[in-house]
Amino acid sequence: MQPDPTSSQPEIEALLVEQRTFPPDPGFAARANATADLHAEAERDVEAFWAAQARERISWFTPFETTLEWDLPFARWFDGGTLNVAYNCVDRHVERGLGEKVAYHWIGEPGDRQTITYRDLQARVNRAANALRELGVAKGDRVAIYLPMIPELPVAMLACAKLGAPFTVVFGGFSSEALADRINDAGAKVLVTADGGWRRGRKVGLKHHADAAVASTPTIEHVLVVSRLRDGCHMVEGRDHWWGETVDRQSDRCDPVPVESEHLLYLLYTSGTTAKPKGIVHTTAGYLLGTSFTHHAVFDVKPDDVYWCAADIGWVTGHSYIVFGPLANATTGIIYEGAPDTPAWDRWWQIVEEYGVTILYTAPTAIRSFMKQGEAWPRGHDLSSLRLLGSVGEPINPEAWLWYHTHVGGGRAPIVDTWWQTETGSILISPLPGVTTTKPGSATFPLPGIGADVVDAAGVPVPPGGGGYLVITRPWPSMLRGIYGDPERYRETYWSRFPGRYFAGDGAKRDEEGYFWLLGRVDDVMNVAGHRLSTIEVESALVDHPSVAEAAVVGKSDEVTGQAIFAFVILRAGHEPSDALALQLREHVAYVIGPIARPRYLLFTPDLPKTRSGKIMRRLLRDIAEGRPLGDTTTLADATVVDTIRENTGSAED
Ligand code: 7RM
Repeated sequence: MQPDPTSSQPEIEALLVEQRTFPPDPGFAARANATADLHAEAERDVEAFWAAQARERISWFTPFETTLEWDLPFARWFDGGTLNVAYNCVDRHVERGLGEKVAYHWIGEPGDRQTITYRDLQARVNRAANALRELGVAKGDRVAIYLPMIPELPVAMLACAKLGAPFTVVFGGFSSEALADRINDAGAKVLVTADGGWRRGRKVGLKHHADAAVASTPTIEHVLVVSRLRDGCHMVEGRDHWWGETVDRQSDRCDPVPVESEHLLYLLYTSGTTAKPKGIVHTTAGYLLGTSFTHHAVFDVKPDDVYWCAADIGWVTGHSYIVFGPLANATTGIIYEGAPDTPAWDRWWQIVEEYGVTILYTAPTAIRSFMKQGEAWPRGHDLSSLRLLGSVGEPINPEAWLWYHTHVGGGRAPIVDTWWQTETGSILISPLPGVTTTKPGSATFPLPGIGADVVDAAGVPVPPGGGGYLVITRPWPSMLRGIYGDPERYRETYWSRFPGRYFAGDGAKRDEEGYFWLLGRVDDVMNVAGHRLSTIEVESALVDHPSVAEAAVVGKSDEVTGQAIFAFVILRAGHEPSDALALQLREHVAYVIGPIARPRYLLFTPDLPKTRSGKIMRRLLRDIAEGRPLGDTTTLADATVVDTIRENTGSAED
């Protein structure tokens, strides 16, 4: 869909108007880590700002000499410096007396638990690093990690960082082909995996997928296997080694390997809709700075907080906000292995109550599934310890925001809606909780030091109230350094659409007060009778109706209007699908945002196709709406969902 730059229509229409505002609580503001002067300080001299942050937040072995070298689109931050990420995340805290502080409370799905102090973490990381070294891993060698949400996952990531060995984490839910592609692209020498993990009360095997993958990955020399299920599994003599035998006998001392600021820290593959996955490159110092700075400023973390980012570590959110940001800030965190509905829909609230969680960071998809189940589940627990809530991964519908605010945050806790990407490494657009007056559904403003804009197809900034394309206007420390092995694809994908600026691929609008409202991926924008409509506004209008928990809309080709809106709707518990309700919902959208947005088709469905990080895969919904075969389903979390929806499509209303 190429927008026509000469057309008088706006790039993306801005239809939904949200009036409610939530100023920061004065008591919260008075103690907040980030204050309003940070913005002014950063704008005075942005490089000096980042340099000062880098000196303060990072323990350097050798101080850096230059702050930024910017040869567009290639950035180098903090050249001349040497450091070690694992040293910054673990060892230095033990050295300054925090050895007994809890790094992680880990909770297994079946109810087993571990409490891991910074001293324990140091010993575990060191033993794992020594084991990897014994298996031939040295500075610069790549390691692939394919593990469930068990303590060995962050331990393995940190052990690699300790050795200066770049790692790539592959989601436990990915197939053997997806794993093999990533191992081959990275050229990994060692694979760290497990016999399996727990999901929804069942054992899920992993090692057979790893074996199938390794059959076509010539670079893998050794496989290190964690025994999570304790049932044993097929092991290849000489190649495969049990973690319990190889790691546990190692020394718990290991000196950190100093690496250069721009040393490769990790690769994380994003699917991309077509062609081969892109290995997003993150390097050492800038990434560590971006994650620790934003974790401190956005989540307002204090020494006594109990912080829970409920994402999967295999998603960038887990890398940045379960592992590196929080550990760099010596935070106490929660890691929960399993699903939110196991054994029942109050599992999270039981954990919040029991551990006194103060900060919770999750995704709109989770919030909407809690909405669907009803507020009795959170109401059954004491959630008064929560003082800050976060959202990430998709635009959050205002109604879901308000539900989260009321039923989880007790109407007190501020919400930070954080916009960022695998590519950005850390949060770029978000409220500062002690500073920003929030509006439900808006990620508000770029963080201090970040330049962002909303532009039209010609790259001209859109006036207030208008919609267009989100761009980032200057380099930032945690930015991707490229696509592994493919500098041209890097330039082409991110820096060619609007020369000199980073194109995120998202639509956005800015309101009269300059607030940013994210509108979803530009590939998902619908074109109805010449009006370019974002999916999120129509979905939010549906979720605004008291019967609706979640909605996804797509454009279905139409001879008359170009595209017609096809809505997939999940009802809240206690509501039944009917033709009358479908009609009511279509009228509700017309009433809330205008007749142009009234869905032509509406289908009730029990579920939606999503990625493992909970993003709705509208591409597959378009395939369903058009009645064509499905495209690439590699990243689909649950393949049965599309079949269920397909069986129902006959009943979509016109
Ligand atoms: C962190 C993450 C990136 C894409 C991004 C957006 C969407 C993420 C928000 C959001 C609206 C948000 N990394 N996205 N956060 N949209 N509001 N707060 O999700 O690489 O997996 O995805 O996610 O479309 O481009 S990611």
